[in-house]
Amino acid sequence: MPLARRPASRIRVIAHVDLDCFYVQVEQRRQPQLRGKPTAVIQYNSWKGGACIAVGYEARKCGVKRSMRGDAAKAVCPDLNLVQVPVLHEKADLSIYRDAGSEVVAVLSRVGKCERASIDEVYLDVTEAAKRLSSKDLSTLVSEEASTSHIVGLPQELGTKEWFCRPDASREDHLLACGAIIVADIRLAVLAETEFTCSAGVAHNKMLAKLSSGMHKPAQQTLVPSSAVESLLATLPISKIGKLGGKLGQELEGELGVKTVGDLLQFSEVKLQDMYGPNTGTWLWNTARGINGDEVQDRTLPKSHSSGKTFPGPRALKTLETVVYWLKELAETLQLRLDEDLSQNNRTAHLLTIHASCHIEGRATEAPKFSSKSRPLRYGVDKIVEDSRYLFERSLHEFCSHQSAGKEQSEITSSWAVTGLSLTASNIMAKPMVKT
Ligand code: DCP
Repeated sequence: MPLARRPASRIRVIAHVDLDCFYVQVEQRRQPQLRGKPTAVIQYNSWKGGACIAVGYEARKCGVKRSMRGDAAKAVCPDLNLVQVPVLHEKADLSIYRDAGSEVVAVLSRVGKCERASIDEVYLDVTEAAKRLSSKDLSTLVSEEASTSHIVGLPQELGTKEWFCRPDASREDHLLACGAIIVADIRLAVLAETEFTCSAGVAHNKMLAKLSSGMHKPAQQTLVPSSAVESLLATLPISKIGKLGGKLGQELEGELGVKTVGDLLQFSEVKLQDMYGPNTGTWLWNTARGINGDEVQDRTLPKSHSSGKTFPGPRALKTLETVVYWLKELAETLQLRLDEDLSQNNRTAHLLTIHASCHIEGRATEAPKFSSKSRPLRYGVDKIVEDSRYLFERSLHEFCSHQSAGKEQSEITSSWAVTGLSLTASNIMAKPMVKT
């Protein structure tokens, strides 16, 4: 459920930095002969050429899309280079991508508080650095990179550099311009030191920064001045706001006919609170106005560790024995990551969650979701297997009971097929110091 945090009372400058076609860039750095050539990274499993999980921009120009399988992608782009993700214990090993993401975070954290939001996304709070820059003469500081920034709602008669340096700018806009100069410089430092390009959104809060980072890609940045927020949100589909992509978004559309974020403006805060509860109601009212008080968390380490694998088509798991075999494989990888986190960062995780995708074979109708289940995490591969097996069996039982309405229970319990399985360790905390 979204949390309505009090809007920030001070002006903030926040950036959302998103690496471009990330896994492809990591592979192109490992194999420089692929640079500039159409390239895609495919998942570990060769069914129909494997699923594309990252597509380089040259390949996108040829019509390759992430939803395609390798075979289909080759059909639209015969020169396409397909690189498979590295494999360890018969499943994808993402450690090279995670480590590459850490290199980028190390560079970005020089300019402000840094929150690692995913393997290739970072929020940066550059407010303090922007304030320091704000007393200087910006006309001498706007780099070539900064002057190519896109500014949402920029009046036609103004150039970007002119907008940055105009003497009548509000304090908000002036700080935003300072932030954009800092973010452009640090993006260039990321490129020089890691060889990766990234795109960024720069705004006064996390929501607007995130919304804008993908507007111009690759290797570009977009600014959202406060004056542009209303028209930006007026036509923005609600699904573009992360927390409105699911059930809440469907309810808003079904119950209030809301399609765009701007459509929410017609409802009072009280009405939204009546319908969706005090917290969510206030959050919706704020979101409609581009108000968001979420702070950038000081977090450069991941919030959770996961280990998963998909079993598409004929590889689906159909017996408890094979599921347990794979739970053991996943538990081994997870335990390795937990050990690494403990020794490098002195952190321990406290919650184990199992997620699975499951269906009933030969059923035309959509199956209910196979529910994810959690329990306190106990360290050790055998314990993780024991606990995750227990959780899996509970979910499977619920799933099959739900499915068996009007059918023989035995027919249902014998025809399930698991196409995805993952284990997540979360609630990670610093390990308390033991007094000696
Ligand atoms: N990824 C994945 N499976 C998915 C989506 C993404 O394994 N279904 C991985 C591969 C991506 C990386 O995560 O390179 C980051 O995902 P993004 O959604 O940020 O997409 P890209 O960085 O690949 O491209 P873009 O430049 O559009 O951000």
